[in-house]
Amino acid sequence: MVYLPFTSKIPVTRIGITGLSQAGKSTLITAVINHLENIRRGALAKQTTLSGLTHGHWLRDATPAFDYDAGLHALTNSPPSWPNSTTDWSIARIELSIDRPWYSTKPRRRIIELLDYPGEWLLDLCLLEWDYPTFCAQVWSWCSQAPRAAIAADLIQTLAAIDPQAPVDAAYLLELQQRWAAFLADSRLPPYQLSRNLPGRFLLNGAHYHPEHQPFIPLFALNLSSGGGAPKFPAHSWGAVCTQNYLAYRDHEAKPFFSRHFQSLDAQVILIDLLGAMTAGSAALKDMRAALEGVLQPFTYGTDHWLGRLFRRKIRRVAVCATKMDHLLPDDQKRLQSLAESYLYDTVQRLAAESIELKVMAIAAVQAARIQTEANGEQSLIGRDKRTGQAVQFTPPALPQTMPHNLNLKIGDLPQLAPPPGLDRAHPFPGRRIDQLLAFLLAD
Ligand SMILES: Nc1nc2c(ncn2[C@@H]2O[C@H](COP(=O)(O)OP(=O)(O)OP(=O)(O)O)[C@@H](O)[C@H]2O)c(=O)[nH]1
Ligand SMILES: [Mg+2]
Repeated sequence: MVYLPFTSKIPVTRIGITGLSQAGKSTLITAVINHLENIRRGALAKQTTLSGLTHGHWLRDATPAFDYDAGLHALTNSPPSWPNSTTDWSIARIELSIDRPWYSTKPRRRIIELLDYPGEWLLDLCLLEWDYPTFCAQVWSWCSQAPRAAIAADLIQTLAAIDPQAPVDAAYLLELQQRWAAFLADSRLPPYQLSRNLPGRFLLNGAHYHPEHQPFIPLFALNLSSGGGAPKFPAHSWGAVCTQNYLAYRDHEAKPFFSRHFQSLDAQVILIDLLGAMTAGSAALKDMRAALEGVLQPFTYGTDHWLGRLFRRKIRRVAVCATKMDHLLPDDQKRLQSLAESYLYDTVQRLAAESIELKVMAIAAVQAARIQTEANGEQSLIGRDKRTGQAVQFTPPALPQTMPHNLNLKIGDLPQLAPPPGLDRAHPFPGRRIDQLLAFLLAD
């Protein structure tokens, strides 16, 4: 928690809401603001650790401000829709009033800031530690195996055939960069749902980044092994241009973003669409876990490492949340929680050893389905289809009791649901465990 200099003595708690693309970040932030605006109603009012909080007020003054109006409009509209996909970073700022005894000298107000940014950018965290040959070697280790080897067989072969020492063909480089970006876009969608799609800004540029100005691609030629020191490339060769543009991306796009935002965070929420990965199968589960390990790795670094300093200076609490649990029946919702815990067991253990408070939980920002119980006791879920708005009734796939150690798991498909009708800003949105998440994050 920091105190704002000069202007006010109101303590500020900054929470990063991160997660891979489409994990549910913006919906969660919209729901969290709505819950804090209605702090004395619903489940939040029953959380004893938050009992002193009497009032929550969304402030419009953050720059750039999270578009709560747009999120509210979408969710409470008729018919309702989900907030739009995030295209740049933003901050949601909420002021909380705190009831204290008259003699208490502690502040009576507190500001919560939630940082939202496109999930695509989070993975760039890995790049910060990689030189260009390491980037190529890492990406090659993913692309030389299923399913990536099959998703983009032609492109991968083409990249492997390029001689890094040969003079670069600028127009062809640009074309290959675009094909690489298209491959990343395909990889993250069903049926693959892969997570390690790098570089993130090729998928989502943000306001100031223009990939075509400094294009690069991974070059898979064998002589790019990262052993034996940095390879030397002739001027204007494929290797030289890609190295130079990769380093510009790493040092002038990715690094400043993390340095600027992560050093002031008090807590991190990492959202994962574990259900989505389970419907895609073991390759998606493995890729997502590896991606999460990469993202959480800096927490285990010492303060002698700049990334370790960035992460560990203040962040003491991390919540990893499997989102969209409302797609499941109650017993399976409980299983999702324990599956998430066993899925991330190693990572949790590692962080616990570093005295980071890490909580793994399953949540739903907005419950989009309701339970239907038949006369014979059988249960199903009813919601509306996200695309058509038509009513859908479905029996969700049953989850296994435990996560197989080798992640060899695939569950049946789930429909994509629209938000429920009738949401109202003046009442907490129906969600699952948002109160517990906030109690964890905001406890003194
Ligand atoms: N059923 C259900 N679906 C959800 C929930 N939250 C998000 N979704 C679905 O997930 C999609 C993505 O949600 P967002 O909140 O936009 O996710 P995001 O992580 O901000 O996505 P990007 O900004 O694109 O990275 C939505 O369009 C919904 O289809 C939830 O609580 N319940
Ligand atoms: Mg978003």
